[in-house]
Amino acid sequence: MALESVEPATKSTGARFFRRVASLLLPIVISLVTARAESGHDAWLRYAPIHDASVLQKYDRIVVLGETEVLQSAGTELARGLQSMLGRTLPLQKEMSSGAIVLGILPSLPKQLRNRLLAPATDGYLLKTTTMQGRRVLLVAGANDRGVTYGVFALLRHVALHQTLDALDERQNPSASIRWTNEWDNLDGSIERGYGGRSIFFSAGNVLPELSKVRDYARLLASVGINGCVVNNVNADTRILTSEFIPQLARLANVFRTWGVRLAIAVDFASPKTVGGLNTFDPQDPAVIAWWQRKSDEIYRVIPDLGGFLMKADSEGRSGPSAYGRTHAQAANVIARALKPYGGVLIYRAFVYNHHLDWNDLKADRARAAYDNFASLDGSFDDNAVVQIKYGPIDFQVREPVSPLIGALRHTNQVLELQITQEYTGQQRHLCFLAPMWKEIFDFDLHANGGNTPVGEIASGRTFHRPVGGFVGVADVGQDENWLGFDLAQANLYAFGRLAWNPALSARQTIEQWTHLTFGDDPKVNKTIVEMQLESWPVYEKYTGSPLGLQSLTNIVGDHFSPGPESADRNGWGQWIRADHLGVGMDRTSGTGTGFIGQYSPPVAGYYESLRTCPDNLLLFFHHVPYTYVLHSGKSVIQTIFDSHYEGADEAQGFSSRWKSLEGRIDDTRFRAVLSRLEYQAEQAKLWRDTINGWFFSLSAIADAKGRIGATVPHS
Ligand code: GCW
Repeated sequence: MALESVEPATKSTGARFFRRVASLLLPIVISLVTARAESGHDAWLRYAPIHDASVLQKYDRIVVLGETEVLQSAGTELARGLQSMLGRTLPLQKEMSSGAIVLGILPSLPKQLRNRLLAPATDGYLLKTTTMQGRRVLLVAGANDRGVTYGVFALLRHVALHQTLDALDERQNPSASIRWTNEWDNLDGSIERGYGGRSIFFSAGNVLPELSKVRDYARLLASVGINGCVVNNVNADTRILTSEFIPQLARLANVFRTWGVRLAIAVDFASPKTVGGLNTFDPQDPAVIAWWQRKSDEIYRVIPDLGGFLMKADSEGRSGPSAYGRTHAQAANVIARALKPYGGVLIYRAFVYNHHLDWNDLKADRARAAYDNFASLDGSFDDNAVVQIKYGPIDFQVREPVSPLIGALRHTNQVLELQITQEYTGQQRHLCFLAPMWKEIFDFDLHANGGNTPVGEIASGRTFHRPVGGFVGVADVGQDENWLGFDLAQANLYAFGRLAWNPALSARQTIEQWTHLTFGDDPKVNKTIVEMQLESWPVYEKYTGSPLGLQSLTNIVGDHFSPGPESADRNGWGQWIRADHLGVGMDRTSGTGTGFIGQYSPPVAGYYESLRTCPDNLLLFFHHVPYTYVLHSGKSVIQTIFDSHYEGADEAQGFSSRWKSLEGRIDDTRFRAVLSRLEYQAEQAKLWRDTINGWFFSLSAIADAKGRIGATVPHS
């Protein structure tokens, strides 16, 4: 009795105590949870609650047809996303029943149903409300496991974006087979041109012991359709191919595999010598050929689904086939053949150029290099060899014409290389949403086959019926909670994946989706962020390079970040703008210049060659003109340079004030983090404006018609 009376009393005192503690702690816990939830880690996969009870109400369970890891994680993801957004727990089951969302690959579906469906292609998926064995179901079917994963993410995206889910009947196929990121991670944990912290893969020469970040990254990649990832720097450490290191790579591959992402690695061409101990790495030497085969056998034994190898050879000091007088095709093929039995590809970068060019030679031109090195090899690469081409002939500049090599390779697989990490576009400390640039590249018609051959179609392999093609984005994510160091820069990763899947999506569509998924429903938040993002690339271009095709005008021999127009000329790097006291621009015409323009097909070459038709925004990339030259716009070159830098810098000031108008509508953590970057950008934009304008003013000795320069010249 005593006990009985004591115990409830104790309990209730305890309960009161816990309630009190809880009431004190709850706000802290909630804010911690919120802070964690909005750290940017979940990026566009936040699965914020939506308040519409009718969404998917007809479905109360998830049936996964199949046991594979990929299918299981797709099922779990669907349950997790729906639980979070709808507040409903849909159990995962194996047995079919009415009201199920059914996940499976085509062959696992009953034949009767299968016969009614238009099958998706590899990696593609169907979302369809239908009946299965007499039961009403929502079908998420893939051509393969990966396709099911993509279907699940698409369904979750529809829910999050409040898109209609009644009578779903959707079939989506990816544009191309290669939709990869490249990560320039070094084995010591640093990342070349990475601005989001240290490597999520490596540290101190090894793969990290704990790989939960890698798992989360693979999930992010899969959510936008990316199916492969090269985890190490193209400036490859030879250790990657050692027998000690390969088992460590297998650990990464295992984590990626859950999300259908294939691991791939960058390898060094001299490896047969440096790793294999041979006295040569000549690609025609039988011992070298045998070494590549043995190495490939060894890797595929532990990573049976390795995507393949990526190779940077004869570039920026890397070894290559030139050491033995062999061609790039001979180099690529010997390795491609070793990968072939396993379905792997060898991706060979076309970023080959001489960085000791003679500045005094007016015919020398780095822009010519990729075409000069590769065009004549068209047709001599094996079917599982792929040439990876940077979008422009120089190097990820804020604006370049598209690489003419893209139109020249018609009997060779190619993939287009884009840069998500903002090496030359503000290094994630400036807002610069790159999808509008990528879209201009995709949509540019190279007239490679007499017309209607946009770059996006060529790269995907469709134009020339190539077995392999696609898109590669240099991502360089890091340990920072938000992956890229800047919440708004995540949009570039999202857009890359979505556009690689479907290059026909518009930049606006991708950014509208991203903003909604990443920041929620508030219309003012959406409108403001979408507009800022869409304006950001032209703004960045205006206060840095100028909108006349002068590339980035950043310090190209140093940080690639701060203004450094003087670093462009008088060195061997070839990012020349040939600016002197009379005029500016590289003469790349066929008539009087380097002949680069002649690498394009006749209609495109004609368009750029003539000053009458060459667009203002690439004028100085193709032509050398006096500062007084009058553009199509009616304004002189020099006044355009001056005005655009003022305009761009003013617009950049506007970003931070527009962002401030969102205070209270966005979680505090991201609000403040973004604000501090935008305020920094505003200051930097002024520095850019004054440095570039001051420099051109001193050089040309032409006054600004509006009298602004002089007062702001930083160094006279
Ligand atoms: O843009 C240059 C970068 C190098 C990079 C190289 C490349 C990985 O400045 O850091 O090296 O391009 O793409 O190979």
